[in-house]
Amino acid sequence: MRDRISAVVATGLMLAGCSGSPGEPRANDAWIRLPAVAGRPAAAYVTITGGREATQLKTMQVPAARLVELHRTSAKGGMMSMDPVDAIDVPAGGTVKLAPGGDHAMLFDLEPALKAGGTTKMTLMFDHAPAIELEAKLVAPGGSAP
Ligand SMILES: [Cu+2]
Repeated sequence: MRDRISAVVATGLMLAGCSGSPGEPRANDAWIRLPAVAGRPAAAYVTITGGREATQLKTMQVPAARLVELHRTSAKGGMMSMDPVDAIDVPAGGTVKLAPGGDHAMLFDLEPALKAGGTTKMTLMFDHAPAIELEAKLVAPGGSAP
């Protein structure tokens, strides 16, 4: 029984470590900043490297959240605001960084049991490219990239 559990854990780690084959988009450094007040949305970030062909990040699935929206941050009249977007472009061979102050995913109704220092599963869904599943590190409210 114990052997079986460690085999499952090892498979999970392999999936997280080698996302995508050559030519397909890759992703790494996923993290989620937990909300300062329980019930407020959390923000999720990840770095995506485009494959041989341009694609788009269409959605992100986080089972620990009820709803995920892709957001773009922009400055309007000196004020920072953010708006939902349908997709985020991933150029061929380019690097797209979802990061504080820029594009990000907003997670609504995040599982309150999630604690800083832990991880949770995140799946990136692309247009005409395989989905990528990885573990996102959980960071305390106000914390910066791990
Ligand atoms: Cu947002």
